[in-house]
Amino acid sequence: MAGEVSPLPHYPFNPKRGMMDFKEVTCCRICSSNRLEKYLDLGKVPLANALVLPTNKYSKVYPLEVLLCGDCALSQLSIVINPEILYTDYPYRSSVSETFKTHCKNLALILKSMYQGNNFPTVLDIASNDNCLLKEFGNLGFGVLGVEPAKNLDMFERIDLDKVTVDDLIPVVNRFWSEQTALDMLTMNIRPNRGRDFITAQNILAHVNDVYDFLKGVKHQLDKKGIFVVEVPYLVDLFTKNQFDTIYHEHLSYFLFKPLKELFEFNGLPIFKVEHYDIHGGSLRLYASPCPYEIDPSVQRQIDFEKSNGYFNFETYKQFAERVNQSRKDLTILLKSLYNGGQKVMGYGASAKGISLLNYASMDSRYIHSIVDETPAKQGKLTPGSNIPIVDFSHFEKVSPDYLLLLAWNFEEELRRKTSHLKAKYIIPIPDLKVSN
Ligand code: JHZ
Repeated sequence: MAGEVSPLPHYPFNPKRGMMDFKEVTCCRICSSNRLEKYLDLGKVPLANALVLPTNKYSKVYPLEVLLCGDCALSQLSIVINPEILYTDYPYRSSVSETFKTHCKNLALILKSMYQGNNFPTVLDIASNDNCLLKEFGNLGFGVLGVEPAKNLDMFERIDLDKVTVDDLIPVVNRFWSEQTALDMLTMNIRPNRGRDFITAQNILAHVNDVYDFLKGVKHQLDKKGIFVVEVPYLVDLFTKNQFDTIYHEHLSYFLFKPLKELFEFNGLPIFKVEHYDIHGGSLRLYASPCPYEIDPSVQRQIDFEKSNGYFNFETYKQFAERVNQSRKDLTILLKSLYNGGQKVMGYGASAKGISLLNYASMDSRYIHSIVDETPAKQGKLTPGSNIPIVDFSHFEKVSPDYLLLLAWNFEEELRRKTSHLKAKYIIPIPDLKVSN
């Protein structure tokens, strides 16, 4: 595409190896402090969504370490992988989960009820993936637009910024979100004759290195009274529910509410309300706007909660790291003993976190026969590092496993419902390793 923008064009250049795949983090991405202290080291692991073909079992590995900013308390990885490597060919499809679809439907209904204008409301969704959320807005009569960098999502109409074609399909600008993308969209007049009433960003902010650039882009496209709705996995859930498998290279930041509040305020988008949802193991939903809406008590409550529960104290982080190491060992011991006892274990849900977990626990296809995933783009491939085949649902019947390891434990109910006809027992790895019928 003409004028393609890379959000991170300046990667270190090594004369022998060429452009590096990643760069090191030297200061906090929110407050620029260099008081960064490491509290978790998960070793060197491959990129969780870089699934491999059976003909090429090699996966490159990268360090996975988490640092805490001693000033604003943002947890962040020690390196940033070039996003073009991570997201240009992206196998994840939001719509595979009915639970997530329902969550999106509810969000669309809530925003419709918040809309106070007289026209039909408009929404722009950043990192719209397979339009799971936009379809719900479309059903409610919103004017919809997506922005999505993946090039392997073919079910939507892509907008080439030089040739704008919009038909009855959901239009999507096929780019990374950035200030430049937002400005180019204005130049090409890809916006209603007013700013967007809503901009949504689910599960994307944690993936972004230059969060300032990201928010500047939002400000260019949002109406003066518009509302920016952001969902991020919450660090408090990660810690209290021991969800260490959600730590992988795509997730650059692990958010508390406090650093987010400071970031948004600094960028002229104060957060006026915060809510907690169970989705993806526990997420915060933030409502922010350049318009001075009345600040809901939830904002102060969230800050007080984090303070009184020790999240600004390094000791809390060290204790979490100890729990992580114990959990990794417990899972390895269980899976090895099942293997030694001749039991057949299959995984369900080749989620990014599940793939990470298997690598942390040093598992491979001896211990896990295969993993069922209903995402066609993942089937026929192998998990990076552990080289376990990803197969379609019919393999449950063919293999008839003794145990099912729920790698997408965040959808436990849905996965159990779909497999209740099998005789297998369930292994639920998170928060505490559990085996049940
Ligand atoms: P799931 C994703 O992580 C991607 P992942 C991303 N990195 C992010 O930020 C987080 O979410 C929040 C499959 N499945 O959603 C589909 C079935 O096959 O937990 C998925 O491959 N059948 C952007 O990848 C996987 O499981 C089903 O019935 O960890 C679930 O992945 C269901 C419910 C799921 O996210």
